[in-house]
Amino acid sequence: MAASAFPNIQKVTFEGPSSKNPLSFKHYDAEALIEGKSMREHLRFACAYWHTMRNPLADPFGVGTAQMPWDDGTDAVANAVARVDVFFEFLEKCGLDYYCFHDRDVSPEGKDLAATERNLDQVCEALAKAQKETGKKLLWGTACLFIHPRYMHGAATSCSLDSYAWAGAQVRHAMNWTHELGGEGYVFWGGREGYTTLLNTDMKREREHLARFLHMAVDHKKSIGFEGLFFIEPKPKEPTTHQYDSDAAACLNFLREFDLLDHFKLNLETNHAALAGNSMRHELKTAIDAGALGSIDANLGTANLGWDTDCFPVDLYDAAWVMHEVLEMGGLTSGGLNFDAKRRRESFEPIDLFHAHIAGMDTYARGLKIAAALRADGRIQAFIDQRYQSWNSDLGKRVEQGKTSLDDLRDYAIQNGEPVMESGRQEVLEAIINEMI
Ligand code: XUL
Ligand code: CO
Repeated sequence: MAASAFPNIQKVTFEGPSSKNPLSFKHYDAEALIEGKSMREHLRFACAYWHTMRNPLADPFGVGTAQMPWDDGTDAVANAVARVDVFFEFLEKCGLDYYCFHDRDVSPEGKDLAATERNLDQVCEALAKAQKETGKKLLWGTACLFIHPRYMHGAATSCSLDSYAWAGAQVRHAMNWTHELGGEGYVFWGGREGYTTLLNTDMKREREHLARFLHMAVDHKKSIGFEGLFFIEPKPKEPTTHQYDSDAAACLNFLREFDLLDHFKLNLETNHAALAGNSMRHELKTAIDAGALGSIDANLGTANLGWDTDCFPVDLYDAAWVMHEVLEMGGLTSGGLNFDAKRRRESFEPIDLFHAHIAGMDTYARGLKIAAALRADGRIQAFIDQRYQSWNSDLGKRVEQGKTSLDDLRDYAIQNGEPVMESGRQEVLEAIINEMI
Protein backbone atom coordinates (compact mmCIF):
# COMPACT_ATOMS: atom_id res chain seq x y z
CA MET A 1 0.00 0.00 0.00
CA ALA A 2 1.37 3.42 -0.98
CA ALA A 3 1.90 6.18 1.60
CA SER A 4 -1.21 8.12 2.51
CA ALA A 5 -2.00 11.09 0.27
CA PHE A 6 -4.19 12.63 2.97
CA PRO A 7 -2.27 11.76 6.16
CA ASN A 8 -3.96 14.38 8.33
CA ILE A 9 -7.51 13.51 7.39
CA GLN A 10 -9.46 10.75 9.14
CA LYS A 11 -12.52 8.98 7.79
CA VAL A 12 -15.36 11.50 7.69
CA THR A 13 -18.18 10.52 10.05
CA PHE A 14 -21.69 11.71 10.81
CA GLU A 15 -21.68 14.16 13.71
CA GLY A 16 -25.15 15.65 13.31
CA PRO A 17 -26.50 19.12 12.52
CA SER A 18 -24.98 20.80 15.58
CA SER A 19 -21.39 19.86 14.69
CA LYS A 20 -19.09 22.67 13.60
CA ASN A 21 -16.41 20.30 12.32
CA PRO A 22 -16.01 20.97 8.57
CA LEU A 23 -14.75 17.41 8.12
CA SER A 24 -17.95 15.80 9.39
CA PHE A 25 -21.36 15.04 7.95
CA LYS A 26 -24.18 17.08 9.46
CA HIS A 27 -26.96 15.28 7.55
CA TYR A 28 -25.55 12.34 5.64
CA ASP A 29 -25.88 9.41 8.00
CA ALA A 30 -25.24 6.48 5.66
CA GLU A 31 -27.19 3.84 7.56
CA ALA A 32 -30.08 6.05 8.74
CA LEU A 33 -33.40 4.95 7.30
CA ILE A 34 -35.65 7.17 5.20
CA GLU A 35 -38.89 5.58 4.02
CA GLY A 36 -37.48 2.25 5.20
CA LYS A 37 -34.27 2.38 3.12
CA SER A 38 -30.80 3.59 4.15
CA MET A 39 -29.54 6.95 2.95
CA ARG A 40 -26.61 5.14 1.35
CA GLU A 41 -29.00 3.08 -0.79
CA HIS A 42 -31.18 6.02 -1.72
CA LEU A 43 -28.36 8.33 -2.67
CA ARG A 44 -25.78 6.01 -4.28
CA PHE A 45 -23.13 8.75 -4.27
CA ALA A 46 -20.39 8.56 -6.88
CA CYS A 47 -17.17 10.48 -7.33
CA ALA A 48 -16.06 11.71 -10.77
CA TYR A 49 -12.45 10.67 -11.49
CA TRP A 50 -12.02 13.48 -14.02
CA HIS A 51 -12.75 16.27 -11.60
CA THR A 52 -11.38 14.81 -8.40
CA MET A 53 -8.14 13.39 -9.76
CA ARG A 54 -7.51 15.22 -12.99
CA ASN A 55 -8.98 18.68 -12.90
CA PRO A 56 -6.14 21.18 -12.49
CA LEU A 57 -8.67 24.00 -11.88
CA ALA A 58 -7.52 26.04 -14.87
CA ASP A 59 -9.81 28.54 -16.58
CA PRO A 60 -9.59 30.20 -20.03
CA PHE A 61 -7.48 32.98 -18.53
CA GLY A 62 -5.30 31.18 -16.03
CA VAL A 63 -3.33 28.02 -15.38
CA GLY A 64 -4.36 25.30 -12.99
CA THR A 65 -4.04 25.98 -9.29
CA ALA A 66 -4.89 22.58 -7.79
CA GLN A 67 -2.23 21.13 -5.50
CA MET A 68 -1.77 17.43 -6.27
CA PRO A 69 1.41 16.45 -4.42
CA TRP A 70 0.88 12.77 -5.32
CA ASP A 71 1.00 13.50 -9.07
CA ASP A 72 4.37 13.86 -10.84
CA GLY A 73 2.72 15.85 -13.63
CA THR A 74 3.77 13.42 -16.36
CA ASP A 75 1.75 11.30 -18.77
CA ALA A 76 3.50 8.15 -17.60
CA VAL A 77 1.43 5.04 -16.97
CA ALA A 78 3.20 4.62 -13.61
CA ASN A 79 1.88 8.03 -12.56
CA ALA A 80 -1.61 7.03 -13.73
CA VAL A 81 -1.43 3.83 -11.70
CA ALA A 82 -0.18 5.73 -8.64
CA ARG A 83 -3.24 8.01 -8.79
CA VAL A 84 -5.53 5.02 -8.35
CA ASP A 85 -4.47 4.45 -4.73
CA VAL A 86 -4.92 8.15 -3.96
CA PHE A 87 -8.40 8.08 -5.44
CA PHE A 88 -9.49 5.03 -3.47
CA GLU A 89 -8.07 6.51 -0.25
CA PHE A 90 -10.24 9.54 -0.98
CA LEU A 91 -13.34 7.43 -1.64
CA GLU A 92 -12.78 5.52 1.58
CA LYS A 93 -12.21 8.56 3.74
CA CYS A 94 -15.15 10.44 2.25
CA GLY A 95 -17.54 7.48 2.45
CA LEU A 96 -18.30 7.53 -1.29
CA ASP A 97 -19.45 4.09 -2.45
CA TYR A 98 -19.16 4.53 -6.22
CA TYR A 99 -17.05 6.22 -8.87
CA CYS A 100 -17.26 7.11 -12.58
CA PHE A 101 -14.48 7.56 -15.13
CA HIS A 102 -13.62 8.29 -18.76
CA ASP A 103 -10.88 6.15 -20.32
CA ARG A 104 -8.65 9.20 -20.72
CA ASP A 105 -9.06 10.36 -17.11
CA VAL A 106 -7.44 7.22 -15.84
CA SER A 107 -4.87 6.45 -18.53
CA PRO A 108 -2.90 8.41 -21.15
CA GLU A 109 -2.84 8.14 -24.93
CA GLY A 110 -0.04 5.92 -26.24
CA LYS A 111 1.93 6.22 -29.49
CA ASP A 112 -0.88 4.53 -31.42
CA LEU A 113 -4.30 2.97 -30.79
CA ALA A 114 -2.94 -0.40 -29.68
CA ALA A 115 -0.55 1.25 -27.20
CA THR A 116 -3.39 3.44 -25.90
CA GLU A 117 -5.45 0.31 -25.28
CA ARG A 118 -2.56 -1.31 -23.42
CA ASN A 119 -2.26 1.77 -21.19
CA LEU A 120 -5.92 1.50 -20.27
CA ASP A 121 -5.50 -2.21 -19.57
CA GLN A 122 -2.72 -1.52 -17.06
CA VAL A 123 -4.61 1.15 -15.15
CA CYS A 124 -7.88 -0.78 -15.18
CA GLU A 125 -6.09 -3.74 -13.66
CA ALA A 126 -5.09 -1.42 -10.82
CA LEU A 127 -8.70 -0.19 -10.56
CA ALA A 128 -9.95 -3.77 -10.37
CA LYS A 129 -7.50 -4.53 -7.56
CA ALA A 130 -8.44 -1.38 -5.63
CA GLN A 131 -12.16 -2.16 -6.01
CA LYS A 132 -11.56 -5.64 -4.63
CA GLU A 133 -9.60 -4.34 -1.66
CA THR A 134 -12.03 -1.58 -0.73
CA GLY A 135 -15.44 -2.83 -1.89
CA LYS A 136 -15.94 0.40 -3.86
CA LYS A 137 -17.95 0.03 -7.05
CA LEU A 138 -18.02 1.47 -10.55
CA LEU A 139 -21.27 3.34 -11.24
CA TRP A 140 -20.43 3.95 -14.89
CA GLY A 141 -17.59 4.18 -17.33
CA THR A 142 -17.31 6.17 -20.55
CA ALA A 143 -14.93 7.11 -23.35
CA CYS A 144 -13.55 10.61 -23.72
CA LEU A 145 -14.39 11.54 -27.31
CA PHE A 146 -13.90 15.27 -27.00
CA ILE A 147 -10.41 16.30 -25.81
CA HIS A 148 -8.13 14.95 -28.54
CA PRO A 149 -7.82 17.04 -31.75
CA ARG A 150 -8.92 14.01 -33.81
CA TYR A 151 -12.40 14.74 -32.48
CA MET A 152 -12.45 18.45 -33.34
CA HIS A 153 -15.26 17.85 -35.88
CA GLY A 154 -17.08 15.39 -33.63
CA ALA A 155 -16.64 11.69 -32.94
CA ALA A 156 -19.76 9.66 -33.81
CA THR A 157 -20.92 12.67 -35.86
CA SER A 158 -17.59 13.56 -37.43
CA CYS A 159 -17.30 14.41 -41.12
CA SER A 160 -14.23 12.12 -41.00
CA LEU A 161 -14.84 8.38 -41.12
CA ASP A 162 -11.32 7.93 -39.70
CA SER A 163 -12.27 9.80 -36.52
CA TYR A 164 -15.54 7.84 -36.36
CA ALA A 165 -13.61 4.59 -36.45
CA TRP A 166 -11.29 5.71 -33.64
CA ALA A 167 -14.31 6.69 -31.59
CA GLY A 168 -15.78 3.24 -32.13
CA ALA A 169 -12.54 1.61 -31.06
CA GLN A 170 -12.41 3.74 -27.93
CA VAL A 171 -16.02 3.01 -26.95
CA ARG A 172 -15.47 -0.70 -27.55
CA HIS A 173 -12.47 -0.81 -25.24
CA ALA A 174 -13.96 1.45 -22.56
CA MET A 175 -17.13 -0.67 -22.56
CA ASN A 176 -15.11 -3.89 -22.27
CA TRP A 177 -13.42 -2.51 -19.17
CA THR A 178 -16.61 -1.10 -17.71
CA HIS A 179 -18.02 -4.62 -18.00
CA GLU A 180 -14.89 -6.17 -16.52
CA LEU A 181 -15.01 -3.76 -13.56
CA GLY A 182 -18.65 -4.62 -12.84
CA GLY A 183 -19.87 -1.18 -13.93
CA GLU A 184 -23.59 -0.63 -13.43
CA GLY A 185 -23.86 1.60 -16.47
CA TYR A 186 -22.08 3.12 -19.45
CA VAL A 187 -22.53 6.78 -20.40
CA PHE A 188 -22.59 8.46 -23.79
CA TRP A 189 -22.08 12.18 -23.46
CA GLY A 190 -21.80 13.67 -26.94
CA GLY A 191 -19.27 16.36 -26.09
CA ARG A 192 -18.64 17.27 -29.70
CA GLU A 193 -21.65 15.60 -31.27
CA GLY A 194 -23.27 18.67 -32.74
CA TYR A 195 -22.09 21.60 -34.80
CA THR A 196 -20.33 24.91 -34.54
CA THR A 197 -21.92 26.17 -37.75
CA LEU A 198 -24.52 24.71 -40.10
CA LEU A 199 -22.57 26.27 -42.99
CA ASN A 200 -20.30 23.23 -43.06
CA THR A 201 -22.61 20.58 -41.56
CA ASP A 202 -24.78 17.82 -42.99
CA MET A 203 -26.98 17.50 -39.94
CA LYS A 204 -29.15 14.68 -41.30
CA ARG A 205 -26.16 12.52 -42.13
CA GLU A 206 -24.46 13.25 -38.81
CA ARG A 207 -27.52 12.24 -36.78
CA GLU A 208 -27.90 9.05 -38.81
CA HIS A 209 -24.24 8.21 -38.23
CA LEU A 210 -24.72 8.75 -34.50
CA ALA A 211 -27.66 6.37 -34.52
CA ARG A 212 -25.64 3.72 -36.37
CA PHE A 213 -22.85 4.19 -33.83
CA LEU A 214 -25.23 3.65 -30.92
CA HIS A 215 -26.71 0.55 -32.59
CA MET A 216 -23.18 -0.85 -32.92
CA ALA A 217 -22.66 -0.12 -29.22
CA VAL A 218 -25.85 -2.04 -28.40
CA ASP A 219 -24.64 -4.97 -30.53
CA HIS A 220 -21.28 -4.93 -28.78
CA LYS A 221 -22.93 -4.80 -25.37
CA LYS A 222 -24.86 -7.95 -26.26
CA SER A 223 -21.82 -9.68 -27.69
CA ILE A 224 -19.78 -9.25 -24.49
CA GLY A 225 -22.73 -9.94 -22.18
CA PHE A 226 -22.60 -6.52 -20.48
CA GLU A 227 -25.84 -6.16 -18.53
CA GLY A 228 -25.37 -2.63 -17.22
CA LEU A 229 -27.55 0.18 -18.54
CA PHE A 230 -26.66 2.56 -21.34
CA PHE A 231 -27.21 6.24 -20.54
CA ILE A 232 -27.32 9.24 -22.85
CA GLU A 233 -26.39 12.51 -21.12
CA PRO A 234 -28.16 15.55 -22.60
CA LYS A 235 -26.50 18.96 -22.84
CA PRO A 236 -27.52 21.76 -25.20
CA LYS A 237 -24.20 23.48 -25.94
CA GLU A 238 -20.63 23.92 -24.80
CA PRO A 239 -18.26 22.93 -26.29
CA THR A 240 -20.38 22.99 -29.48
CA THR A 241 -22.79 25.74 -30.48
CA HIS A 242 -25.54 23.14 -30.61
CA GLN A 243 -25.36 19.56 -29.38
CA TYR A 244 -27.75 17.02 -30.89
CA ASP A 245 -28.59 15.61 -27.43
CA SER A 246 -29.74 19.04 -26.32
CA ASP A 247 -32.18 18.09 -23.58
CA ALA A 248 -34.18 15.12 -22.28
CA ALA A 249 -37.00 15.57 -24.79
CA ALA A 250 -34.59 15.86 -27.74
CA CYS A 251 -32.78 12.71 -26.60
CA LEU A 252 -35.99 10.75 -26.26
CA ASN A 253 -37.08 11.88 -29.69
CA PHE A 254 -33.74 10.83 -31.17
CA LEU A 255 -33.91 7.43 -29.48
CA ARG A 256 -37.48 6.89 -30.74
CA GLU A 257 -36.68 8.08 -34.26
CA PHE A 258 -33.85 5.59 -34.57
CA ASP A 259 -35.41 2.68 -32.71
CA LEU A 260 -33.03 2.87 -29.75
CA LEU A 261 -35.42 3.65 -26.90
CA ASP A 262 -35.40 0.09 -25.55
CA HIS A 263 -31.65 0.22 -25.03
CA PHE A 264 -31.00 3.61 -23.45
CA LYS A 265 -31.97 5.62 -20.42
CA LEU A 266 -30.86 9.16 -19.62
CA ASN A 267 -28.17 10.48 -17.31
CA LEU A 268 -29.45 13.93 -16.37
CA GLU A 269 -27.13 16.65 -15.09
CA THR A 270 -28.50 19.55 -13.09
CA ASN A 271 -26.41 22.23 -14.74
CA HIS A 272 -27.05 20.88 -18.23
CA ALA A 273 -30.77 21.28 -17.55
CA ALA A 274 -30.16 24.91 -16.64
CA LEU A 275 -28.09 25.47 -19.80
CA ALA A 276 -30.99 24.05 -21.82
CA GLY A 277 -33.29 26.60 -20.21
CA ASN A 278 -35.18 23.89 -18.31
CA SER A 279 -35.52 23.22 -14.62
CA MET A 280 -33.96 19.96 -13.48
CA ARG A 281 -37.38 18.88 -12.30
CA HIS A 282 -38.73 19.33 -15.83
CA GLU A 283 -35.92 17.19 -17.20
CA LEU A 284 -36.47 14.53 -14.56
CA LYS A 285 -40.21 14.38 -15.19
CA THR A 286 -39.68 14.20 -18.95
CA ALA A 287 -37.39 11.21 -18.49
CA ILE A 288 -39.40 9.50 -15.75
CA ASP A 289 -42.68 9.79 -17.66
CA ALA A 290 -41.00 7.94 -20.53
CA GLY A 291 -39.60 5.31 -18.15
CA ALA A 292 -36.14 6.54 -19.02
CA LEU A 293 -34.48 8.11 -15.98
CA GLY A 294 -31.25 6.23 -15.47
CA SER A 295 -28.81 8.26 -13.44
CA ILE A 296 -28.02 11.78 -12.25
CA ASP A 297 -24.96 14.03 -12.44
CA ALA A 298 -25.40 16.22 -9.39
CA ASN A 299 -23.85 19.65 -9.62
CA LEU A 300 -24.89 23.29 -9.82
CA GLY A 301 -24.52 26.11 -12.32
CA THR A 302 -23.89 29.73 -11.54
CA ALA A 303 -27.13 31.66 -11.95
CA ASN A 304 -27.27 34.00 -14.95
CA LEU A 305 -23.82 33.02 -16.23
CA GLY A 306 -24.67 30.57 -19.01
CA TRP A 307 -21.47 28.53 -18.61
CA ASP A 308 -21.07 24.98 -17.46
CA THR A 309 -19.45 25.91 -14.16
CA ASP A 310 -19.91 22.45 -12.56
CA CYS A 311 -20.08 23.78 -8.99
CA PHE A 312 -20.70 21.37 -6.16
CA PRO A 313 -24.42 21.10 -5.44
CA VAL A 314 -25.33 23.17 -2.40
CA ASP A 315 -28.85 24.26 -3.37
CA LEU A 316 -31.36 22.62 -1.03
CA TYR A 317 -34.33 23.44 -3.21
CA ASP A 318 -32.76 21.69 -6.21
CA ALA A 319 -31.66 18.70 -4.18
CA ALA A 320 -35.10 18.36 -2.59
CA TRP A 321 -36.83 18.24 -5.99
CA VAL A 322 -34.32 15.82 -7.45
CA MET A 323 -34.80 13.48 -4.52
CA HIS A 324 -38.55 13.97 -4.61
CA GLU A 325 -38.67 12.77 -8.21
CA VAL A 326 -36.31 9.90 -7.42
CA LEU A 327 -38.53 8.77 -4.52
CA GLU A 328 -41.65 9.14 -6.66
CA MET A 329 -40.19 6.85 -9.32
CA GLY A 330 -39.35 4.25 -6.71
CA GLY A 331 -35.62 4.96 -6.43
CA LEU A 332 -32.53 4.71 -8.59
CA THR A 333 -31.62 1.15 -9.48
CA SER A 334 -28.55 1.06 -11.69
CA GLY A 335 -27.94 4.77 -11.49
CA GLY A 336 -26.72 7.03 -8.72
CA LEU A 337 -25.82 10.60 -7.84
CA ASN A 338 -22.50 11.35 -9.46
CA PHE A 339 -20.78 14.56 -8.37
CA ASP A 340 -19.84 15.85 -11.79
CA ALA A 341 -18.48 18.89 -10.00
CA LYS A 342 -15.22 20.71 -9.48
CA ARG A 343 -13.94 22.96 -6.74
CA ARG A 344 -13.58 26.64 -7.51
CA ARG A 345 -10.13 27.61 -8.78
CA GLU A 346 -9.51 29.34 -5.48
CA SER A 347 -10.22 26.17 -3.46
CA PHE A 348 -6.96 24.60 -4.50
CA GLU A 349 -5.84 22.57 -1.47
CA PRO A 350 -6.38 18.80 -1.24
CA ILE A 351 -8.55 19.30 1.84
CA ASP A 352 -10.97 21.31 -0.32
CA LEU A 353 -11.80 18.06 -2.16
CA PHE A 354 -13.19 16.80 1.13
CA HIS A 355 -15.03 20.02 1.95
CA ALA A 356 -16.63 20.04 -1.50
CA HIS A 357 -17.85 16.45 -1.44
CA ILE A 358 -19.08 16.72 2.15
CA ALA A 359 -21.08 19.81 1.20
CA GLY A 360 -22.61 18.00 -1.77
CA MET A 361 -23.40 14.85 0.20
CA ASP A 362 -24.96 16.77 3.06
CA THR A 363 -27.03 18.84 0.63
CA TYR A 364 -28.44 15.73 -1.03
CA ALA A 365 -29.00 14.03 2.34
CA ARG A 366 -31.05 17.04 3.38
CA GLY A 367 -32.78 17.06 0.01
CA LEU A 368 -33.74 13.45 0.63
CA LYS A 369 -35.15 14.29 4.07
CA ILE A 370 -37.11 17.23 2.68
CA ALA A 371 -38.47 15.12 -0.16
CA ALA A 372 -39.58 12.38 2.24
CA ALA A 373 -41.19 15.01 4.47
CA LEU A 374 -43.11 16.45 1.49
CA ARG A 375 -44.39 13.01 0.61
CA ALA A 376 -45.35 12.19 4.19
CA ASP A 377 -47.11 15.54 4.52
CA GLY A 378 -49.13 14.75 1.41
CA ARG A 379 -50.78 18.16 0.99
CA ILE A 380 -49.19 18.89 -2.38
CA GLN A 381 -50.09 15.51 -3.86
CA ALA A 382 -53.61 15.77 -2.44
CA PHE A 383 -53.96 19.18 -4.09
CA ILE A 384 -52.81 17.83 -7.44
CA ASP A 385 -55.18 14.86 -7.19
CA GLN A 386 -58.05 17.19 -6.36
CA ARG A 387 -57.13 19.52 -9.23
CA TYR A 388 -57.71 16.76 -11.77
CA GLN A 389 -60.87 15.49 -10.08
CA SER A 390 -63.08 16.19 -13.11
CA TRP A 391 -61.13 13.59 -15.07
CA ASN A 392 -62.37 10.88 -12.71
CA SER A 393 -65.92 11.31 -14.05
CA ASP A 394 -67.40 8.88 -16.55
CA LEU A 395 -66.61 11.12 -19.53
CA GLY A 396 -63.08 11.83 -18.22
CA LYS A 397 -62.34 8.14 -17.99
CA ARG A 398 -63.73 7.49 -21.45
CA VAL A 399 -61.56 10.27 -22.92
CA GLU A 400 -58.48 8.81 -21.26
CA GLN A 401 -59.32 5.40 -22.65
CA GLY A 402 -59.68 6.78 -26.17
CA LYS A 403 -63.40 5.98 -26.35
CA THR A 404 -64.82 9.42 -27.19
CA SER A 405 -65.31 11.66 -30.20
CA LEU A 406 -65.54 15.42 -30.67
CA ASP A 407 -69.32 14.88 -30.97
CA ASP A 408 -69.32 13.45 -27.41
CA LEU A 409 -67.35 16.48 -26.17
CA ARG A 410 -69.83 18.84 -27.80
CA ASP A 411 -72.85 17.08 -26.29
CA TYR A 412 -71.24 17.30 -22.87
CA ALA A 413 -70.25 20.97 -23.27
CA ILE A 414 -73.76 21.91 -24.38
CA GLN A 415 -75.27 20.15 -21.42
CA ASN A 416 -72.72 21.35 -18.88
CA GLY A 417 -72.61 25.04 -19.79
CA GLU A 418 -69.69 27.37 -19.05
CA PRO A 419 -66.77 25.68 -17.15
CA VAL A 420 -66.25 26.83 -13.55
CA MET A 421 -62.59 27.63 -12.85
CA GLU A 422 -60.66 26.96 -9.65
CA SER A 423 -57.49 28.61 -8.36
CA GLY A 424 -54.10 26.95 -9.02
CA ARG A 425 -52.96 28.02 -5.51
CA GLN A 426 -49.28 28.21 -6.51
CA GLU A 427 -48.32 30.45 -3.61
CA VAL A 428 -49.90 28.15 -1.04
CA LEU A 429 -47.93 25.24 -2.46
CA GLU A 430 -44.69 27.20 -2.51
CA ALA A 431 -45.18 28.05 1.14
CA ILE A 432 -45.64 24.36 1.99
CA ILE A 433 -42.24 23.56 0.50
CA ASN A 434 -40.63 26.33 2.52
CA GLU A 435 -42.21 24.85 5.64
CA MET A 436 -40.32 21.61 4.99
CA ILE A 437 -36.98 23.32 4.26
C1 XUL B 1 -19.57 17.45 -19.40
C2 XUL B 1 -20.07 16.28 -18.65
C3 XUL B 1 -19.30 15.02 -18.81
C4 XUL B 1 -20.14 13.79 -18.75
C5 XUL B 1 -19.37 12.51 -19.01
O1 XUL B 1 -20.32 18.59 -19.23
O2 XUL B 1 -21.03 16.38 -17.93
O3 XUL B 1 -18.31 14.99 -17.84
O4 XUL B 1 -20.76 13.65 -17.51
O5 XUL B 1 -18.67 12.55 -20.20
CO1 CO C 1 -21.94 15.08 -16.57
